Amino acid sequence: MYSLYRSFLFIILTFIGIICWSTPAFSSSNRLDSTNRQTFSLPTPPLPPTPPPLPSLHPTQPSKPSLPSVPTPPPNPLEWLIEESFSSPNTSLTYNGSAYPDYTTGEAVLTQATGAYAGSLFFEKTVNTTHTVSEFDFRIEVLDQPGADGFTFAILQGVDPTYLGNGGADLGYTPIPPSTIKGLAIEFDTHNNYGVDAYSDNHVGVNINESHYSVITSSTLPRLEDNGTFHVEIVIKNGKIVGIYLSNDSINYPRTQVISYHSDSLESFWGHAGFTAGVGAFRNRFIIDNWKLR
Ligand SMILES: [Ca+2]
Ligand SMILES: [Ca+2]
Repeated sequence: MYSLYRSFLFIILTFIGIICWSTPAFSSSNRLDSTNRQTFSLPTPPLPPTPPPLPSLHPTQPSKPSLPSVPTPPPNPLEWLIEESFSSPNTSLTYNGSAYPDYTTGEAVLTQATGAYAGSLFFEKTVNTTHTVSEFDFRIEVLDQPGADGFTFAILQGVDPTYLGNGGADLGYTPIPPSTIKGLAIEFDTHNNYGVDAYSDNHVGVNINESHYSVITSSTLPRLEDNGTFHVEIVIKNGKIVGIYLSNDSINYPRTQVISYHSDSLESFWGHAGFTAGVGAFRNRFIIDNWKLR
């Protein structure tokens, strides 16, 4: 009976041992689960693909291709070549004879009470009479009654800025014979020279080439001497048409075209532009200011 009991106990224990041996994971599953919960972590998702690099805020500039050289443009016909107030030295202007710049008054003086009978000033650049515009102010003081002789705005071909013609009736414009000049002059004449240039002692005229004789004149004007400051506009078109406009605010003289001249025989030319003046036994001081030229 006892051995039967031991055999039965042995069988029971053996059976339990077989059960425990065959299912070890079951008996420890709770512990494993607990361990897994403490250490479990979600699987790391795959990283998104690396975005392409942002463009640099200061990207390297590609080297620029060298630009082709730009030819110098022709001068703008609407730009003034000179706007001169005569308030400081200007090396582009040449003064000759009695002419000089007076920087204290800010004016150019063409003739004086004594000394040379002719004065001129010329600009270093040339202009073309296909389209030339000249604007300026002038005053004329009488130094010796009845005053003489006159001044011109002139464009002369084939001369340099040191040009100076004869004084007196030649207005610093007409040269000593037999030399000749080609050009165009607008004269503001204050003296009747009778035998030489018999005409009004108060007129405007257009002179061609070297002559002090005018191809057209106008004496329907306010008195030019001792009569305030006149403003002048001279317009030359196609080398053939000359318009002259005068105004004088100090005497309420409105802008008036005093000469309109047209000659098909005139041809355009390049020349130095400037002013000339002449005096003789009687003298005027001819004064120019605020000159613009194109
Ligand atoms: Ca001035
Ligand atoms: Ca005269």
